[in-house]
Amino acid sequence: MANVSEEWIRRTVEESWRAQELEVGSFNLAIFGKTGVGKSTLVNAIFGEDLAETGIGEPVTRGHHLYKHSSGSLGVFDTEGLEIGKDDETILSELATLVSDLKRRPVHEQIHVAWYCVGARSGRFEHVEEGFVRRLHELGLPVLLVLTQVPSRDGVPHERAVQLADHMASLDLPIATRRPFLTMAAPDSFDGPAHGLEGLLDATFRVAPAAVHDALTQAQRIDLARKRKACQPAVAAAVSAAAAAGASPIPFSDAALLIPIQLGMLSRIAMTYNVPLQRATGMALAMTAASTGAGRTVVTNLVKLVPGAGTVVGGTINASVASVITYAMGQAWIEICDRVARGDLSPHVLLDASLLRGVFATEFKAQAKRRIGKG
Ligand SMILES: Nc1nc2c(ncn2[C@@H]2O[C@H](COP(=O)(O)OP(=O)(O)OP(=O)(O)O)[C@@H](O)[C@H]2O)c(=O)[nH]1
Ligand SMILES: [Mg+2]
Repeated sequence: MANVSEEWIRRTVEESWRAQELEVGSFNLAIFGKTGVGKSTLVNAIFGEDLAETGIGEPVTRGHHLYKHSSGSLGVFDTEGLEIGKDDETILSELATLVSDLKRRPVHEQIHVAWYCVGARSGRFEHVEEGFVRRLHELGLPVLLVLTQVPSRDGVPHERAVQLADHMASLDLPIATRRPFLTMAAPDSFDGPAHGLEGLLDATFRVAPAAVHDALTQAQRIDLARKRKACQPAVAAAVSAAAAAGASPIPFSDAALLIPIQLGMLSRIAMTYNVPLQRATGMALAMTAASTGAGRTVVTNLVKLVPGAGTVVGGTINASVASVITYAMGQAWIEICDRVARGDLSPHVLLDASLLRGVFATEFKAQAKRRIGKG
């Protein structure tokens, strides 16, 4: 069996990463609404990046008024230099051309959902805006209406915003969800806490094609339960692959057979939690270093961390030990990524090799124990 060198680990992680990027693809959102209603703030609150602010989008139409900003599994199309309510014809004709061009492209390049945002402060949904929304629908885009900057008190949205929502719902727009989603993207000392984002995200999942659900799960940062759940198939697949590899017991010295399986799993978990490749590589090195003793292959020492497996017969790893190790590695990384995403664990942990090894080893042991406990 090949030596598990640092170089080999880096390469293996990067290869899995690239393959998984292609597999996950991109969720593409188009966002419209009058200037200043809070479109960028909303995108940043749900997708957690200053994507909409940075302005380094690429023009995607001939008239150069529609831009696409991309980062990882997210694409955001928005309008620049034109105003809704004034330049609607220009925007819509550029959009129509774009949508029809994209129809010939793979699903991951198309626009999957449009959000039309209306500022609750204005208290108005203008006739031209209504027309604009109808036209979005005619272009075949699933449209969700969003009321932005909706003040609330004790969890109850402001009455004026509710009235505006009632009015918008009464217009019978031919769209998936007629009633707008009432949101506040960022807390405000006067207008109250953030709210309504989960509802908007859930509806976005419902109207987006299933082919982009993994990309949307990855791109969004507010529903960590979805991320956790999305990682489980990768863990299950790695556990079966590891069990298959161990079906004829692997000598300890060949245990590196399992490593590519586990690195692929780790890469998928890190990606789902928006951990950049460089850090994922650091995690891979910590995972392998956590178990590499002098001159020994990687899995050998991890086995020692598995309760009861220290007595493995004949110096081999069998299917059940291989699957326990792989399972515990997967769940340990999910737990660590989840805690970092929640802010329960400093992201610095991912940068500090020795700290990370410690955290991983502790979590790995706990997960292995749980798995064995379950039988
Ligand atoms: N507290 C709070 N402020 C918000 C919210 N949404 C928008 N704002 C503020 O409103 C202003 C405009 O928000 P943007 O997100 O830039 O609006 P936009 O629709 O992207 O504006 P344009 O890109 O110019 O069309 C900013 O000062 C934001 O901080 C919110 O949900 N809460
Ligand atoms: Mg903006």
